[in-house]
Amino acid sequence: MVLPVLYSFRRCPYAIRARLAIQASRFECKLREVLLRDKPSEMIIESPKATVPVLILPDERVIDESLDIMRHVLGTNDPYGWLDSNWLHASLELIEATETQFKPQLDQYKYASREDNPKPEYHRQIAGEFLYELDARLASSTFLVGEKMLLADAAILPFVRQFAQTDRPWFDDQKWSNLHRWLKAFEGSDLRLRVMNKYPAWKPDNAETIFPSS
Ligand SMILES: N[C@@H](CCC(=O)N[C@@H](CS)C(=O)NCC(=O)O)C(=O)O
Repeated sequence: MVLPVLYSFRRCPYAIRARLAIQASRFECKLREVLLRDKPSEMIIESPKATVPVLILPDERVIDESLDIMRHVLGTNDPYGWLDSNWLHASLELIEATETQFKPQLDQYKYASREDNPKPEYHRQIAGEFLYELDARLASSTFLVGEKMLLADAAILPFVRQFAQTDRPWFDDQKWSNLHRWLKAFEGSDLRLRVMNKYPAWKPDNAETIFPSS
């Protein structure tokens, strides 16, 4: 059987959310770990924009946006109901807001020195205002858009964790108890553990890594 191929990078939040959906849906594929500074030409030929994740299907369709990968694999099998139609619209709206309002500030905060940006705290504060809104949501429901984990949680958690890890003592000191609860539950989850395995960078002669592994 020809398996789909996933080009992935362990620490990339976009790739993490794709792997979360792949793990949840048990969508078996060949995982090829990529070094961002040395991307395989096989990947760039398939997806010239050269970002990870990239999913290549057996019929040669190429899906190179993480949210599209999530929706595709969950569309084939969605045992936890992450795409539940009652909540899908709300999930997609919140994901869009995260990408337009939070993610640019996260980048300016996290990569402050790299981008020669003298005001990381300013961007942390703006990003923090968005997190304050997420915390308020999580005060009234267990997960972001309801009482169970949905697409929005899986798509947004990797970015909130990246923010938290930039200065964990500062993050833990904020009065976002609901957000802390939600993030800690994810960090301790079996699901997250399963998508964070370390693999050597893929080379064409390597044996293929099958993902999910269990
Ligand atoms: N919109 C894309 C963004 C993916 C993205 O930007 N991934 C980063 C890594 S986290 C990347 O591949 N950057 C290209 C590079 O660093 O060369 C998606 O959702 O898949």
